[in-house]
Amino acid sequence: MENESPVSSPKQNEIWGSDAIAAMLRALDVPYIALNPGASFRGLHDSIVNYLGNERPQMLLCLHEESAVAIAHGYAKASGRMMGVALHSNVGLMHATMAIFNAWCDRVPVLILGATGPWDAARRRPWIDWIHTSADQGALVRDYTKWDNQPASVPAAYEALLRAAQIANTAPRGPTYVNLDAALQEMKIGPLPPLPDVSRYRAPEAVLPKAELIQAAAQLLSAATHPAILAGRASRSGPGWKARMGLAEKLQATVFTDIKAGASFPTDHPLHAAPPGTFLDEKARTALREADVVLSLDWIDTAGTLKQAWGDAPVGAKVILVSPDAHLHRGWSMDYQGLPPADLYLMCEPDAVVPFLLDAVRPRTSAAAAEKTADERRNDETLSLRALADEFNAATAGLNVCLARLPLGWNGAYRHFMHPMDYLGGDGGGGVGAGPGLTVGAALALSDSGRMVAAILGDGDFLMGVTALWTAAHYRIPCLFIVANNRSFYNDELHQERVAHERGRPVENKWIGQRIDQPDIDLASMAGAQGAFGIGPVTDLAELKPSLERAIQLVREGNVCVVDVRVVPGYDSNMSGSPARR
Ligand SMILES: Cc1ncc(C[n+]2csc(CCOP(=O)(O)OP(=O)(O)O)c2C)c(N)n1
Ligand SMILES: [Mg+2]
Repeated sequence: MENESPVSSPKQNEIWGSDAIAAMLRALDVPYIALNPGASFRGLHDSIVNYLGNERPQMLLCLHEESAVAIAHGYAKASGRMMGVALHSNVGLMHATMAIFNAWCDRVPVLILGATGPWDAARRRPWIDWIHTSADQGALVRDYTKWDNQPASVPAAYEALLRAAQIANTAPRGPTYVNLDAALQEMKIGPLPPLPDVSRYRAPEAVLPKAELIQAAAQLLSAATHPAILAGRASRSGPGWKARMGLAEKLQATVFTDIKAGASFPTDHPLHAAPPGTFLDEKARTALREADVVLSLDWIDTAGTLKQAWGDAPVGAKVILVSPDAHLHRGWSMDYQGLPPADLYLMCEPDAVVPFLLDAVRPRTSAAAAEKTADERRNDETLSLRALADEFNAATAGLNVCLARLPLGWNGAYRHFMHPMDYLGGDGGGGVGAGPGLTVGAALALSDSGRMVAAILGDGDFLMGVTALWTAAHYRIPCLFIVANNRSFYNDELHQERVAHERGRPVENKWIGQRIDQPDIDLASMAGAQGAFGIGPVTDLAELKPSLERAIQLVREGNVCVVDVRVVPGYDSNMSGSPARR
């Protein structure tokens, strides 16, 4: 990771509004500010460079606001730590909206700084300051941020930043937005107003469950004949991981995991029921339907998953819901999913509940171990996504890898997750184009960790977010991108196929308006053009192994590398493609 060091600035007795705001960002320990520049925050930009010397926070220049937010999102997913983003007036914010929505749905904290104005019309430059001033700018993102504010003074900005950081980091976490008036930033304010003691404004400690609820939950679980655990959103903490494993083992419970959430339970564990996905296969549905008590640990879609097992009939198991998520459920976004039944409802984060349950439950002896099927390898010689997964697994055997992105055609059976850092989960909001930024952000967080950050991602996802690579190349943030390049927005070919079947129309036309070929896009050159290494296109299975090995070597030497793997279109995904809408 490299920095861009400015020449030092003269010491001054009088400072500007944005200097105080920058000092507050340092006091809050914001490590980075990802940004694309803009005049609306030129004051803050100057303060970060010349008042703070471009460190703590350090700027990360991005070529698109969507990747700036995705980088902050990926950083927080990997590190648990919030970083900042600065977005230019209304237009930068508009570019960033999808990524903000993704972070919101993924319950990931991001401190978003916006800018506007000058709000005082008398101080606006002709045209441009008027174009870039909007009344109630926060309204653009209010439905998918936890809080927003436009402070009118430096003391108000201090408080707004304290509150934004506190709320963003309070479970359920999410992005917050502070809109900084250009005039406030550019106002000379004299000496630095004293900074508050930020340790007095921290996010609250985790809410602990009431003892009676733990007892009641433990009783239900201990008396169950077939307990099941839906291990959903979880922290990356090692003790949290161990406690979940301990609980499952003590109860001999069947455990389900979700590909939308980061690794929460070892997928090679005998109690792990089915490959992580969004849609349960028949075996997994049967396993869940057998449960008489279901412990849902902040599972992203409890109602939808229970429905896959019980259909429209009432859920035949007692449900213990452990999730603080409803604290941020509001009207605009339906990302809250269906309303699950809850026979016991503990509105806490699972990490705060599981250790108590682990103590309180009685050990069960009858093993509910899921029937294990041998891990399959491919049995054909085509360059399928499955074959790519197998080669990737072989090439990374014995290496610590963090997967920051998986493509839509992935099946959770393709690779095991055996550590909380093995996989970071999805993008939250299903916004294609997030993959490159999420990966760069995760790589930034893990750059000194000895764990290689890798993404396997669709060509559509890669192409929409491709300029995030430049930020990685520029700051020398090593990461590996393997593009499962089916030269198509293939997920949607499947939708056209379904519609064609439904309507009795020619399925052969499903590719029209979907295929990304003629000309094929040279993805390796797109990497090379941005200062990353580009390998491929790999069109032959035999080339795959040496290509991946070379790429891994390059990344381990500190480089950014893209491998363009031309996979044949085709899915055996358990992540995409709803059976209900077939
Ligand atoms: C921003 C955005 N635009 C469009 C979509 C609709 N969409 C869902 S999947 C998909 C295709 C993604 O293509 P790719 O990443 O190449 O994966 P593939 O479907 O080929 O496996 C599209 C366009 C979306 N989810 N998000
Ligand atoms: Mg594709």
